[in-house]
Amino acid sequence: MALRKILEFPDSRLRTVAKDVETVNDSIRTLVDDMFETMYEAQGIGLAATQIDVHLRVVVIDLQDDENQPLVMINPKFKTLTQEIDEMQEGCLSVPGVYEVVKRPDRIRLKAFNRDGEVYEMEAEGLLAVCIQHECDHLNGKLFVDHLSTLKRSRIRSKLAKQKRTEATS
Ligand code: GNR
Ligand code: NI
Repeated sequence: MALRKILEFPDSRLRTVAKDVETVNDSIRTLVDDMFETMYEAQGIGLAATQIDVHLRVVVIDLQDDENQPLVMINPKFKTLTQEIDEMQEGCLSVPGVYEVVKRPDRIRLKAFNRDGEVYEMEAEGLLAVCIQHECDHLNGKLFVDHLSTLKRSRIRSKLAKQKRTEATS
């Protein structure tokens, strides 16, 4: 297993639309294992392959609570089950130190393949539903900051650029 480097906003590689996985083979399983290791090390609850510059439709999620198991989603597709909107504060390993409220549908139905290449379906709500949608956005080259106003997004860009400059000189 290996740790992979996480790309950070506004890196243009985060805008790549990921391709479907054709077959779930050992190289995909190694990718999944590396993604879990990278996610746990960074203390995130989800990671999309896009974030480590691999442009395949692969996601790992682990909310790390009593109710939810670690989840592998390969070629995920979801449908919204309700008009009800969740407002949840989101963060992203690719936008470090930034937390903003995003509105998303509260209940979804997911269809995806697991680490063994078997198809599964499940319903999700609350934080899990939010996280699945956040990760699917990554696979489509989209970030949670794209759901915010242009003004907020440009402030976030400045804040991260300033953080980078301070890191470089300290
Ligand atoms: O660690 C993460 N926390 C989080 C909190 C609220 C909504 C979504 C997330 S996902 C994020 C990890 C990440 O960047 N996944 O792409
Ligand atoms: Ni993210």
